[in-house]
Amino acid sequence: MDDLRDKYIDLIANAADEAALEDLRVQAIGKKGEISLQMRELGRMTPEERQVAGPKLNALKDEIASALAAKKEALGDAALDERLRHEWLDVTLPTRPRREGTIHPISQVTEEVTAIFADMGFKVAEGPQIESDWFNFDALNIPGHHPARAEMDTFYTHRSEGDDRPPHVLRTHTSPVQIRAMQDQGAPIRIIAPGRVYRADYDMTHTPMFHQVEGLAIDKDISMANLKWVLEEFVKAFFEVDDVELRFRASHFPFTEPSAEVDIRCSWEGGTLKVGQGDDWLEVLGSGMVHPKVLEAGNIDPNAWQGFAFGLGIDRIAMLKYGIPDLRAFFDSDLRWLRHYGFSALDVPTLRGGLSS
Ligand code: 2NM
Repeated sequence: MDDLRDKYIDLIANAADEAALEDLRVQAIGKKGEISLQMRELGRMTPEERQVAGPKLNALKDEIASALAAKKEALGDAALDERLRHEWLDVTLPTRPRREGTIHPISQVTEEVTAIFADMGFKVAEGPQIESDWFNFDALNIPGHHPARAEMDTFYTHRSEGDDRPPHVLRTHTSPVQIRAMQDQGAPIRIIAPGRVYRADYDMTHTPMFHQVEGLAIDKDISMANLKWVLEEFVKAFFEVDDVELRFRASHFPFTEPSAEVDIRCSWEGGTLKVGQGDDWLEVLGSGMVHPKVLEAGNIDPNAWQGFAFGLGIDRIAMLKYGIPDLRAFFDSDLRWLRHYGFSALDVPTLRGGLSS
């Protein structure tokens, strides 16, 4: 019995794999295995012999079964270790550029604009894209009969038959966000409102959905001089030039008084835009001092507070900065266009790192 034990313990210890181990199991303790055959001999023994041999054989069978189980686990661990040595993965490797998606120029430019104004203390405000006509028009000093309502080519929602309430609209500008922010936060306030806006207009230079950023700064003593400085800082940072010249042209908006359209001095040399010098002017911004009625709509006392507001089209300044010729391509979801004009997800615009680096 001791020979049998030594033989199998040795064979098990040296088994090369699980298949060899299974062969050994059958050979030793399988139905017709060596130890099983020995157990059958117990029947032919005297009761005294059986009392000695029986427990010994059972213990031997148990010992071999445990040796088999232990070796099986050791082989499994070794196999796993070996597999892991080959199947390693370096999670610190950089991603493969161009295999994933790109950042849309409109998202990129929105981030750039946000970074610039955040540096000047403006917080981002957001609001619904479906608005009541009060927030989109009345609060902005555009009453029901005002021609600006008709000019805006507004998308209206549908009311059911017999429902005489005024319909909701798709916001035609992000100004309603500023009204909501005034009501919620009060004065002083310094915010920008970037986002989607909608007008029923479609041609070479208009899409029915486009993007705006509007800004609002209200305090005790905010003036047009502050507006001029803020816009100059913005234009210099956005177009990444050291000097700009802005031209404020008297204009009219219902929500500001006085109002000014802002042009940037530029040139077009060989079809490429140069900001800061030249004989041309880029029209990019509308602005003015917030109308007292608009402050009132935002529950701000126009006798105690005053401020400036401005608005610009993101899509247009994205085209200008990155030389994108066709507005409508922005919304075609053409993968080749997106790869060409898109930005890397890892290039987050910051004022320290460079906006468009
Ligand atoms: C513009 C031009 C001038 C404007 C006004 C406001 C509000 F809500 F505060 F009154 N937000 N933005 C504004 C003023 C927008 O866009 C061409």
